[in-house]
Amino acid sequence: MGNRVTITTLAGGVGAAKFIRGLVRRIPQKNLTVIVNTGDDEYFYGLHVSPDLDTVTYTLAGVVNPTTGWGRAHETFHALEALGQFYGKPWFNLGDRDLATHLYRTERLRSGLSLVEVTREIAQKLGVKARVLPMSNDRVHTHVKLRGRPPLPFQQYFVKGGARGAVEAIELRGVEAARPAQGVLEAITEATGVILAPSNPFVSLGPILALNGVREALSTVRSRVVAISPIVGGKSVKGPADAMMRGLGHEVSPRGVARLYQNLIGVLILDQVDRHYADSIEQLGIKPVIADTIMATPAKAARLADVVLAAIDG
Ligand code: FO1
Repeated sequence: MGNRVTITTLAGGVGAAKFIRGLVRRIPQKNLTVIVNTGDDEYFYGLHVSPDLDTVTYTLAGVVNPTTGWGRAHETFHALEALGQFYGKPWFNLGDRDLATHLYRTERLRSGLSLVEVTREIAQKLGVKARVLPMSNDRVHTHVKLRGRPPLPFQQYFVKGGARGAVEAIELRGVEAARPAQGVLEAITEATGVILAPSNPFVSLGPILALNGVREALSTVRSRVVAISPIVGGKSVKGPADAMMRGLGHEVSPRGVARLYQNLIGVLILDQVDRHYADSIEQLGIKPVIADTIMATPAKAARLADVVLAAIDG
């Protein structure tokens, strides 16, 4: 692909970031826009924390914690320990360096900037050349309803509760009123290609897709929209996507993923272990492309990016 291609990726957190790390070995960061889920955003200690925005930004800046895939590298937790003396034992691990981001974001939002503007500032200051775009400036708050329990805010379900329990429903609170951030729809319709990262279809990409106009924008450019299945061999590569698919009545397979994205994507990349689903995915009007989708190393993520870019091209 030439140097003039522009790629827009719809992203959640760690799974998406791993792919993006490979992608930017193949295309210049300045040709990339990442539209990021903010349904996981939460307030801790009065600070606005945007986990997926930070995961993507830190990854592009080369400062992400390589072990967890979220938070910053070379992190310490002194402030959190001290906060524990006031608030009780913490369950959400905010490191000292990471806290600087949340302090800055919160202060800039309070001074009147939008989340889009603050995110741009943070990315610039960390040396990121790609455009990291929050899906919306408006608050969308994902809740997860487990059997026999009231809906939990996402981070309470995911981190505090260890993503355990039978998922009955996902609520994207505020999404009907939320508008896509300025630039989101254009980034989808004007890009050379759009990639749906191998993120959770319900809680990572779900909030982006549920915003007014996003599905329509994708469907108009469908032939150049490529998704990567987050389900491999009947399981999610990471996180609770498999449990959510099962709980919400979907087949836990790339074909189940294809059905969720039907009419939005032209191509689905599925892992070689799932090659037997190819024909039935094709019958859904989606071109199946078989690849090794397990991104064990940055080099493997870059090879997956090659496959995705080739699919956009052809
Ligand atoms: N994930 C965890 O599993 N445990 C944590 O303590 C945790 C802290 C954390 C702090 C900052 C941040 O940006 C992300 C953090 N994450 C943590 C990841 C985050 O909860 C999830 O990866 C996303 O929300 C889902 O994409």
